[in-house]
Amino acid sequence: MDLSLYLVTDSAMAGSRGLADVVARAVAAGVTCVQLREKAASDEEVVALGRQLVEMLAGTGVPLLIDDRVHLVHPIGADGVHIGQEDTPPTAARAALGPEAIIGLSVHDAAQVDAANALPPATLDYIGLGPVWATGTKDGHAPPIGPEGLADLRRRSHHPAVAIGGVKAHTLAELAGSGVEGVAVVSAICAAADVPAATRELREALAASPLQG
Ligand code: 3NM
Repeated sequence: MDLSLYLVTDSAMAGSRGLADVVARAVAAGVTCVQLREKAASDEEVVALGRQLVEMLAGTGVPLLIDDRVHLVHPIGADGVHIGQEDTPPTAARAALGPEAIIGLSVHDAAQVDAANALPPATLDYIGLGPVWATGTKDGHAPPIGPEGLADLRRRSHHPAVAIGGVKAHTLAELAGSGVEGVAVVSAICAAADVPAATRELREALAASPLQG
């Protein structure tokens, strides 16, 4: 699974352009993974949006994950789920979705990394580590871990990881060598006036400041 540039959606930021259009442009410009995260939407709305995205992503090799709502993964035909610390427990998500599904978990501190490490093997495919920086995108987020905290937590983790929270093309250089497998962004792409240009800028920043090595 290519976690290098992971897009988390926000349809309010996509605005009148429509979410599917923003996601299609971002994928064409280099996004490698998409998470449908629409906290305010009903299950019916998430299913409708999710099915649109499944159709749009067909043949691209880019997986679609659903935020939190394990029960909607199969109705949508998505590839998996991303869960938070307060959502369905990872072992229950794995039991519900089977061995093929992709399952990711948000992790915010060392104790949560240790708990993720202690899960049965093959429960999780990756973790999200953050927020790296404070962000207006997520209300009530955990305390920022900063680039050094990110590198520490990645070293501690047995799982591949994406860094999230405040990641922009101009902040990416600070994550060089942190060891994470990729970065996840909401506003850097969803709120960009020019989505393809913003996506290309992120890809160029990743190439200029390798996360690993
Ligand atoms: N999860 P932006 S931070 C969805 O720390 C999300 O787990 C976070 O938005 C976490 O890229 C976050 O606009 C929001 O800063 C990231």
